[in-house]
Amino acid sequence: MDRETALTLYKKMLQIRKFEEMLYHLFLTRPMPGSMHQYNGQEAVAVGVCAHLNRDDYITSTHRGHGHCIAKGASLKAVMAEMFAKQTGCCRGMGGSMHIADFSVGMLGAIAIVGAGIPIATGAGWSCQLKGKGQVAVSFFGDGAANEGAFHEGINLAAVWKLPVIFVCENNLYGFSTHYRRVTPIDNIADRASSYGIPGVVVDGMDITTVYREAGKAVKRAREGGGPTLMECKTYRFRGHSRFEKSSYRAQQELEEWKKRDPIIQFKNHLLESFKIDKQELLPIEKDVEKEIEEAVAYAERSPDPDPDDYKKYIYA
Ligand SMILES: Cc1ncc(C[n+]2csc(CCOP(=O)(O)OP(=O)(O)O)c2C)c(N)n1
Ligand SMILES: [Mg+2]
Repeated sequence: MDRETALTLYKKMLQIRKFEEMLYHLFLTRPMPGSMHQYNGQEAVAVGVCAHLNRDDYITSTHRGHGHCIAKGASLKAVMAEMFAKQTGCCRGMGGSMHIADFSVGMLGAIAIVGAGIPIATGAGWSCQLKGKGQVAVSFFGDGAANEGAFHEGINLAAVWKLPVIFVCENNLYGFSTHYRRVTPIDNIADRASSYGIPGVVVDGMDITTVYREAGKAVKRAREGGGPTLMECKTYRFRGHSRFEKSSYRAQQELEEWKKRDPIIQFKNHLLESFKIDKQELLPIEKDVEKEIEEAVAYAERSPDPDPDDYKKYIYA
């Protein structure tokens, strides 16, 4: 990874973190529409993978979709406006946090049905293969989704047809309140790749340099016609499952241990030590991000509400 890429990735992770910290504050201090699931702690996965994607590549996301959407290149203003259900939101204010999408950057949608994005990415990958322009599709999904039937169907078909799809499982140890090992009899979800005859790789999802490196290999392989890869990123969510859920099923000590491996702090240290970047050089980036988030909120606040009749424009029949 070169210096410029490293700084870009740092800024992207920070944008996602600060965006969600602001959202947390907004949900506490004023009436906000809907609910939300925070990506806090998992930023290295979306950013490390999406760094290899072009605007015309595709991703599918989950109920925990803010990070994927921002990492794929959606504007902070449009995503924030969507959180406020405003007409300027990337779904015209009609999707909200759990259905956030931005087709203009290839973000096909945050899909609240667990596992449902997996076969959609397979379909997107099929379209990439038919068009023959070297595009790829990525599916982000959780450890819980890996035990849904859609996981098998989506990966099996992609493997048989050698589709350009990267299946990225974000194993954050919990599906809502259920610990991974209560519902999964093996250590690594990536081991399942062998039953589809595709490569499976286990990655430290808290370390963006590793995610970036392994995603690079998988994306290259897909673009060159080598077929899909199953990439499992071991990670952790720092906040509750959704909005204010207290995570009483997790030990405080477990949370503290994972927080020591915060992907953003780790990478910042890496920038200072390995890239010999001066702290002062990071300050303007950090200030820029704060400003961008404030501007996004101001933009969302002054944006108009959708016309109630607008919903008719978006019904498919
Ligand atoms: C098919 C389906 N079953 C159950 C739910 C309820 N539900 C929403 S999120 C969630 C947990 C998903 O866990 P995981 O896939 O690990 O993702 P994470 O929340 O950890 O990011 C559940 C059970 C759902 N939305 N869809
Ligand atoms: Mg999970």
